[in-house]
Amino acid sequence: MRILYHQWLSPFCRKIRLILAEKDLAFELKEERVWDRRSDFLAMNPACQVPVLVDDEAPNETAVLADSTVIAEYLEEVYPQRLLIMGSPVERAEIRRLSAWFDGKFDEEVTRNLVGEKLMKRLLGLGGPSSEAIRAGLSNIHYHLDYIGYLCERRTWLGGDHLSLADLAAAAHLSCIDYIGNVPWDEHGDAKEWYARVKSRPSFRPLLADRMAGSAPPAHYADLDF
Ligand SMILES: N[C@@H](CCC(=O)N[C@@H](CS)C(=O)NCC(=O)O)C(=O)O
Repeated sequence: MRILYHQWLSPFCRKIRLILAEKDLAFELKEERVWDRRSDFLAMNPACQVPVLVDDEAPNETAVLADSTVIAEYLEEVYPQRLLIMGSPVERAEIRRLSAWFDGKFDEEVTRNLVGEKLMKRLLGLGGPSSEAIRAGLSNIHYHLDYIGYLCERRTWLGGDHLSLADLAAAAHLSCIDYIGNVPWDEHGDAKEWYARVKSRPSFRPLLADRMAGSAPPAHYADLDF
């Protein structure tokens, strides 16, 4: 059985969960308390970060993979039955650009300032949240939701005509921020309409059922008609 070592509110882990589900690949989730720095986990990923995927159903050998971009590319190559990076080289480059946008720029400007400050810092023993960082995250998210709206006015999905890795990367980040109630959906109708479409996919259902001990999501988190 494939095993995904993860953290519940890690956007990178959520992206891999979505990819595996879209490709209809069975897997088991194992929560990894990265802050414990388990030696067996460090042996799999010396960076001591989740996600790590152990794929013992790979064609020739068991694969131990770290870093969500690397894992996404691997899954795309080994399990091409439902492509998430599709089209011409230029179209594939655009999907990769947007995935990198959300996993890099969005993560730095929004996710880390909100989920990182409010939850991950405490778990990693890095002290309390910085109100300045939270203010920055709450302000920055508007620009990114506007950008999603801009893309959706021109395309069916973020990366083009089809649901792609770009949508899954973006939705993985937003789902974590939505869990802590910090996405101003009502001020961004186009982005909200796009998220409702991603959210209603069967691959998204397990994410909507996630509940972290000691921190419940707002009522609209799992509501498809939010
Ligand atoms: N570039 C990595 C980033 C992964 C990452 O930042 N994981 C976080 C959780 S969201 C983590 O494991 N942090 C623990 C640490 O850095 O010590 C990826 O795409 O997989």
